[in-house]
Amino acid sequence: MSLPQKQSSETYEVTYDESRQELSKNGEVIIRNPHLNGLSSDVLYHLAISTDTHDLPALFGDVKFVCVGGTLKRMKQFAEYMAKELDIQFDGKDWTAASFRYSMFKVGPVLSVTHGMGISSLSILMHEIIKLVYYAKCKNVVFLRIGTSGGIGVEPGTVVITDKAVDGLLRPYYELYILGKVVRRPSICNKELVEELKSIAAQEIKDFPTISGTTMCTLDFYESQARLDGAFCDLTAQQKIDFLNKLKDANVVNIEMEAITFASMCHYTGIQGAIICVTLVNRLLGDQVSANKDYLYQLQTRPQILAAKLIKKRLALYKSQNI
Ligand code: R2B
Ligand code: URA
Repeated sequence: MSLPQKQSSETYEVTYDESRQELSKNGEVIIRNPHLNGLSSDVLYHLAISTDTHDLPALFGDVKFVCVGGTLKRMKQFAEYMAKELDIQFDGKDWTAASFRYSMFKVGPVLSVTHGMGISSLSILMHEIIKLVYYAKCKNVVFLRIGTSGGIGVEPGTVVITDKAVDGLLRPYYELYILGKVVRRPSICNKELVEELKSIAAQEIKDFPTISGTTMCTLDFYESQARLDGAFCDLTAQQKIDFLNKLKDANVVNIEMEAITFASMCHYTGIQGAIICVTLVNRLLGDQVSANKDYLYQLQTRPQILAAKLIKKRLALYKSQNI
């Protein structure tokens, strides 16, 4: 890794060579934090899991897929669905129940984990789950975010595979403040995984539209997504529509609240990660997500169908290669 480059008095861009995208020789995640070596045990506080209370290699060493999504209902349902798909008995155990923060279910090689809403919540989960995968010595792990979003000019119910993640200023970065400086890390999506998902969708998914494109990730649901229906609003209807059209011209097909962080953290740790979100509303036509709950819930299963197909395909491949 090269040293952070000074961009201005306030911004550092962290650059690194392509080896960031490589796992260790045996497929395990490389943790680039020398301070962890000095810990006698590591408490994954928000998961209520610790290296001295849990035998992580024995409990989670077989994990190959970490699937994350916002809500408990969706991620529990995904675990149940994967259990059926993989013909495994689902025990219903929430491994992080004691944390009262996130929920995590395990179905054989698949973890199904909640991340809550927004970048802050997701980033805490990602730090701790990446460490879990590292301590458990999992090999060749793939991370998938299966979520919801607002669409730009696409039919509600369309599934979007993110090929580029941008922030609210349309920049492909995840920026955070560290030591009083802006640290900027690229939010690069894994090309191989995106292509694999596109090809599976093209060949095997006929029941709903699946596309790929740019996903804009914002810091809030209302003002940053140019909604006019928040508790307050300083935008005119014209400003809103101009902005959404600008997004459309920039090939943004959906908006959500975690993509830059998810893509950046996967890239930074060399983990293959992909974002698959269904759109719940066409933002060019309105702001409110007003379809009935049953229908919305049904739409949320669509990214799961694509994720399950990828998981089954990869598992068959790993089996044939003895991985
Ligand atoms: C999509 O949906 C949530 C907001 O309703 C947020 O977590 C996201 O990214
Ligand atoms: N999630 C978002 O972040 N935005 C939407 O419009 C819908 C779901």
